[in-house]
Amino acid sequence: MKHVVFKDRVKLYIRAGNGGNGCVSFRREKFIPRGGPDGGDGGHGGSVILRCDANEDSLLPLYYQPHQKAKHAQHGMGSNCHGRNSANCMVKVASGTVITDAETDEFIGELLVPGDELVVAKGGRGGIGNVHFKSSTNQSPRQFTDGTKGEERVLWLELKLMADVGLVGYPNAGKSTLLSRLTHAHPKIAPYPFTTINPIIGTLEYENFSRLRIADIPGLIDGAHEGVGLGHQFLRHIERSKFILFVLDMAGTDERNPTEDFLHLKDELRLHMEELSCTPYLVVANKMDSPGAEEHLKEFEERTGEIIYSISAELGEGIEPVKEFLYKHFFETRRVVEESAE
Ligand SMILES: Nc1nc2c(ncn2[C@@H]2O[C@H](COP(=O)(O)OP(=O)(O)OP(=O)(O)O)[C@@H](O)[C@H]2O)c(=O)[nH]1
Ligand SMILES: [Mg+2]
Repeated sequence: MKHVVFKDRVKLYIRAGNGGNGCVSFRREKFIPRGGPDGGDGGHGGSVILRCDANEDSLLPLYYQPHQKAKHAQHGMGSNCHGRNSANCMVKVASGTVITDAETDEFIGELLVPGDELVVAKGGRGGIGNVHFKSSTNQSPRQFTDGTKGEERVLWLELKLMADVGLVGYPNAGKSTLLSRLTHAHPKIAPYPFTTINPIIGTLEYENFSRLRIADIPGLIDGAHEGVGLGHQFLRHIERSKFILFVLDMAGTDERNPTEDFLHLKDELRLHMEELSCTPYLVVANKMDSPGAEEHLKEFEERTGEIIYSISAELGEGIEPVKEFLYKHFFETRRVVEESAE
């Protein structure tokens, strides 16, 4: 199966390693009287570092392991021995992870490109041993400093989908059915609203191996921008989509009016985030095999003047033109721009 069910928000408790304490020690050796101070420094504590990893596509592993700690460093030792530094704790996250402080809500950063790293808790510094306090007036120093504590934090990690295309529509419009036609994903399909609870990503693969990531986003409802029906959580995933595919139920199941649906959906997106009104989109009229769909389509075209592609996701009709449209949008327009730039 090529679709991914994932956890998109997890709380992470992190603790960096403490620095080791400096050591107080004096050289004691046969035939070397008053050997002088030789207490070494403590090691540095490991930090907790988040690393963006191309093989991760969910925060699920962290949901099961929410405590991530780096080890404490070793204390300094006699004979001028430095305590061992402790290793950093590397935490792999998926690309598109946004990190905020759970206590202050402060934005800490985001990891988008595989290989990017972010230090989220700094390890403590090692303390210094008594050897450093030696001076002509202080020949047997007993001073040393303690290592500092490693930082401790609670974070929220949120995954914003990095999909190329987001399917947006009211519950039951046929988004999951369309996803299963466009990609190899097998989302659950059922004749009741809110079948899809978590966003699902499928990959549309063309014959020349070009690929597009398509996200089936759970159905939006009126008031989503105010948080109604988990609205914020769903809308968050649309923010990053480069393209929106509006899926309308042209059959008008449950007395719905698809034209009104479309206008409301656009409003919800705009109210959630102004920039979303600039995301390019295509409207597809689904369930064109059902009675009443033609009339609804006519009304839609008259009222909005939008270009619309008629499909029946269930019967698999009209899917190819949608694929071609997406191909042209993503791969051919770009080529034209590149050519003209030369
Ligand atoms: N007649 C007809 N029914 C369809 C078509 N596409 C989907 N359906 C039906 O509509 C119902 C809802 O389909 P889903 O794909 O689960 O809808 P969804 O938009 O993913 O719904 P949520 O996940 O609940 O938001 C199912 O019973 C489908 O069989 C179509 O082209 N024609
Ligand atoms: Mg669904």
